[in-house]
Amino acid sequence: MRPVRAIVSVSDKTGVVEFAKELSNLGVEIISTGGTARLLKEAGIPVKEISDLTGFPEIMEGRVKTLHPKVHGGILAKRDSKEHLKAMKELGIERIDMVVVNLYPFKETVAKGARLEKIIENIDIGGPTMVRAAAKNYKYVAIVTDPKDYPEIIKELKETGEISLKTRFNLARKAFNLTAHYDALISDFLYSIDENGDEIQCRELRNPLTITFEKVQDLRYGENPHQRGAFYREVFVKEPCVTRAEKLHGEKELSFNNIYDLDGALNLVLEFDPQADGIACAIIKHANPCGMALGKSVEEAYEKALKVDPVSAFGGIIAFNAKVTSEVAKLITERFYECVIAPDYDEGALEILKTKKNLRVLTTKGLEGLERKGIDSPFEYRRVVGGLLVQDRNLITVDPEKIKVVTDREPTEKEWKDLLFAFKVVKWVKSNSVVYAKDGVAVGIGVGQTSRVDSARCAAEKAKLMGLDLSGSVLASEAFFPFRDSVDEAAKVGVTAVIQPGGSIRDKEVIEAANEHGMAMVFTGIRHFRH
Ligand code: 93A
Repeated sequence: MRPVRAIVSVSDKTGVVEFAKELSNLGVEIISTGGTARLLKEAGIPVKEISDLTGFPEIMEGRVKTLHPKVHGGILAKRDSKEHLKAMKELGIERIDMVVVNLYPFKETVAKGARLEKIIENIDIGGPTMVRAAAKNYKYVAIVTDPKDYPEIIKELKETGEISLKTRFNLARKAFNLTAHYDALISDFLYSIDENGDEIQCRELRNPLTITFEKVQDLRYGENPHQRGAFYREVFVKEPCVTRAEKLHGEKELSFNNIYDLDGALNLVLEFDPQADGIACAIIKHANPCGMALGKSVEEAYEKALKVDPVSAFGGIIAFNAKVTSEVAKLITERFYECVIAPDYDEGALEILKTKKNLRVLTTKGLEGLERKGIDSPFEYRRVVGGLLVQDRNLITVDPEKIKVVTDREPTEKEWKDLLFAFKVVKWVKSNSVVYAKDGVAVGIGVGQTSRVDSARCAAEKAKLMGLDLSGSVLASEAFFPFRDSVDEAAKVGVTAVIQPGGSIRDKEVIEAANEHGMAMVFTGIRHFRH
């Protein structure tokens, strides 16, 4: 197809002058809308105004400019249909072979924090209509939506004198991908506000037919080198998260596994308010914590977390809920880690961390936005072959007032503190999970065993191996104990108090076991399975 006539109507005017100039030099007639026409004329390119084509002025502040049969007939006509050609002739419709359009900046307008009225005005109607029409008729028409494609198209036109079917087909699928994404963004945004433009507390899950992600980049590979990988993210998210984090240092790109583990690390430390609960440090390996502790400083939290399992920490990912200092930076550089993520770094700390070429240093740029939890990115997705499971994120926090003491003995104040700490940690460990905690340190982390008692045993064994003493510790289980065996195991290593959801048919037997061992046991009524 050799284009005779093109409509050029773009919001993003990057490269459009050069492109239109080349088209014009190749003999293509340019028809253009308000702002675009002005720009092209200023550059000395011969341009016909859209209103000269339609015989109708641009009206309603530009809301109606290209929505006209002379435009859409010219785009949609089948060039080999007698009937279509007859209609064109009768009605004075001229063929349009190329459509160069990009859309009103809807996403950018939302991101700028504009008022609802302004955002609505930035919903493009005429643009997507032309894009879809031209893409549907790709057999005869070229639809150009991305300024990055301009040079290739000019090259092809110069080399072959036409735009091939293959190119037109590729442009068409790109165009439909653009309009699909554009409309999905609008829908996502509207599902996040009420009719007055105010943010709603909890985004709809049951109504939307689609949920939108936007590609950030291709990854070197997926979970393993033989798997391809890419990174997509949700669009309107403001809360601190790995997909919004800024990389401050590190030559290597983040990998698929890095991003996944950073997410796990951040989820865990963000359970703790640095002021109210203490400064938290989590060390993550393969999505599970192998070290987790609270401290009065980042150094203290890190040192305590590292002691939990310095062997596993090798090549791990570290997260903090507070500013990283030079002191802790120095300690971090003594070992091999993949990434560090924190709300902030002091100047000295960053310099020290930068001495490690491959250590990726990321900042969440503060913790602001955390109070919006549950609004921005409310869903969690799990892939199954042929589908996607969607659920609310597990953002529930246990209200200590609602926890029930079920044993003869109440936990002591110290035990209560560790119980609440441990139950927050166990939430971010893969099921079946148990966590032993003592003085704000997760001294034993039992990860992903298929039976709960195995998790309890593994964690205790490991603590012993690391030279940690579990006597006087507490135990958290993310789901109820189906039998008394885990409680008996816990008693053997000196656990004095247990936190768990409760709700098993053998609760009575489990409580009896705790009483026999003189333990305190509390029920949260909340389960934290994590797969
Ligand atoms: O307001 S619209 O929805 N109605 C239209 O008829 C229309 N035609 C083109 N938006 C319309 N456009 C859009 O205008 C294009 O998609 C493009 O983004 C923009 C270019 O406007 P200008 O040339 O005035 O800068």
